[in-house]
Amino acid sequence: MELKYITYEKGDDGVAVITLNRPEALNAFNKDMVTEILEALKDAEEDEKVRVLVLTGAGKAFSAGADIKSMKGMTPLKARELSLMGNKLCRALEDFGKPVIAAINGYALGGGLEVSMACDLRIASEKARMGQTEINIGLIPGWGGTQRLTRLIGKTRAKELVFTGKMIDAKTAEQWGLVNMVVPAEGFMEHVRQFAAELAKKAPVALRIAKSLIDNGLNVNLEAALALEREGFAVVASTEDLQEGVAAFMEKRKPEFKGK
Ligand code: CO8
Repeated sequence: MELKYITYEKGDDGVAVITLNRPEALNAFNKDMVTEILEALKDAEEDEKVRVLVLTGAGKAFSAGADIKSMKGMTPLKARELSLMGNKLCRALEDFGKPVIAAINGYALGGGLEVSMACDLRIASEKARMGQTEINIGLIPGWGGTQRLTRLIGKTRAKELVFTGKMIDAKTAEQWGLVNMVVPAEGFMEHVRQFAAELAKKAPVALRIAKSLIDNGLNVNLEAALALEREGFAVVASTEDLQEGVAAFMEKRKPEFKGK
């Protein structure tokens, strides 16, 4: 696949990295960039050697959101199309069967923050700045920002961000539960990589099912969610990896999980 707006690399440590690579526009998403990400996701899903995916940005932004310049004269139908494009991308990240980490290297604004919220975990550089800034151009979030943000940090803070369009720093984002951790800007990707590589050593089937249970369990009532968990638990119990984990525990060694 020929890539113009992203780079895609796979490492020996089981970690694949997609880098949004349109730094001259602060990695604002356009249609082709989204298509390229979807193609990379397909490859990473199919490649058994890929255990964890990292999504990050080149330059000083993770992403400054949807391409504002393409919104000049936008009709409601075009806006709906744009919203659907972001929804598809976010769903693809959530449906991806392996952990996805958003490595927020700088600005994550509007659609940029929304895409990061569709990732499983968010690691922010101490220099990162985040916001649902759409209101400043007379718009609202259209890639799930009113919904995923609310589910992540609650109505009070979600309304504060969406209504004011202000940016918050990484420390505040961590305090609000918007990011999992803040790491130094210097050597940012090495910090992320270390974390991702550790995650890549965990049992893949268990990770896949845990991700699905946490995401999908929120859409149903507790009893139904617990029933889903029981079934998922039973499936994970049937894996070779569980036997490897138990054997490794008893033999006092590190397990080697194969995703079987
Ligand atoms: N789209 C297009 N180009 C952008 C974007 C963007 N979102 N953000 C920055 N750029 C461009 C700038 O225009 C500039 O290009 P040029 O040099 O050609 O003028 C270049 O990137 C560098 O940006 P700045 O010079 O502005 O850099 P600064 O460091 O001075 O400022 C900021 C950085 C504060 C991040 C500033 O660029 C900014 O405010 N950007 C806009 C951020 C924003 O509001 N994002 C939300 C976009 S709307 C959205 O994402 C909605 C998603 C859902 C839509 C679906 C419903 C319709």
